[in-house]
Parts: sequence; structure tokens; C-alpha cells
Amino acid sequence: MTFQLPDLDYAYDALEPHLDALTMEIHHSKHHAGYTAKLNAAISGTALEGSSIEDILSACADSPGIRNNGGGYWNHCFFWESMSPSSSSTGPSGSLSEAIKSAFGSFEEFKSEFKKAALTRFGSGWAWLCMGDNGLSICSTPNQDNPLMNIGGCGDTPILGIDVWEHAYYKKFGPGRGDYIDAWWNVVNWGVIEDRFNSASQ
Ligand code: MN3
Repeated sequence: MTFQLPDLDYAYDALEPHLDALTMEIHHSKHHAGYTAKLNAAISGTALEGSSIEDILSACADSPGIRNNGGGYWNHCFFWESMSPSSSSTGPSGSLSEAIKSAFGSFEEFKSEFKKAALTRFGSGWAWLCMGDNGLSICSTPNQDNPLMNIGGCGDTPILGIDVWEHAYYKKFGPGRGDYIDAWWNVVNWGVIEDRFNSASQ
């Protein structure tokens, strides 16, 4: 039993003009494929072989190969599912919309705080919106770490995440990480994020 690179639910060019097709193709077929293959190699013959990815992530802190590639595998699966060519331009609705207003004041204020977390992540990493006992919160992690690893500062259930590695945006946006984040809001799949929020709220 090994991990497989998942197919995308949309074509590489489906998120144009916001995210470009060449970046999407390289990101999925090279970067994500690489993490997947290296994760399989890293767990082969260890006690974690055959475990779920969630169990692997919760146990990987002391093994750099499993941590980096297990995180890279899970983070990108989560990222592809978080986007859609038919994003709702009005943002989230229902209980998630209410929870965002409660935690951040407004959807615009939430976007501003999330962008700040993504912009100020030094080097490579991710910014996350998480749901926990105290409601919604924003955090960021370096490299391919994620909140499921529960390794400092970022431990609630992730419901949305953005990849701010340069490989996610440099071909189209150059050093303009902020322009990439602004464009990315146009492809967030709010229906999926609402489903994750509802599951995490139960
Ligand atoms: Mn990436």
C-alpha cells in the first residue's frame, strides 16, 4: 500500500487567468509527484508503512524525510481540493460566513489577516485557517509542516491553506507574493471549505 499522486478535478489551465497552467502542471506533476514518491520511499520498511497519512503526520516530527515529504504530500492534496474554476466570488456563506465575522469582524478583515500571515511567512511555507475549540484562527508553518503535525503554534483543524513556496507563484508573479495571494482568492472553493468547517465544528 503506497500513496498515489491524486488527479486534479480540473485541467491545468482551468484556474487561468488567476493561476497559470504551466505553474499548475509543474506544481502537480513534478513537485507533488516528488513528495509522493519520496514519502513512499521514506516510510518503506518503517513502522509507519501502511499507516494513514494523518497518523504519519502526527508521528513524524523527529524524522525529516517523513516530515517534509509527508507534509508535502498531504498539503498539496488539501491545496488542490481547496480550489475550483467555479469559485464563488462572494466568498463563504452560511455558518462559515458567520464564524468568520465573529472571529475577524468581516470577510474583508479575515482576508487581510490571512494575507498578512501568508506574506510574513519568511522563506517557504504555508498559511492556514483553522477551526478549534475557540473558533477560527489563522497561523502559518515553515517548509511543508502543517497543523496536523501539532508542532508549535498551529494545532487546530485546518480548513483552508495557501502554499507560499516560490514554486507556487514565481513564474507568473515573480517576487510578487502579495499579487499571487490576491489572485488566489478568485479560485478558492468555498463549498469545500464550508464542508470542512462543518465537519470540524461537530
Ligand atoms: Mn507547493
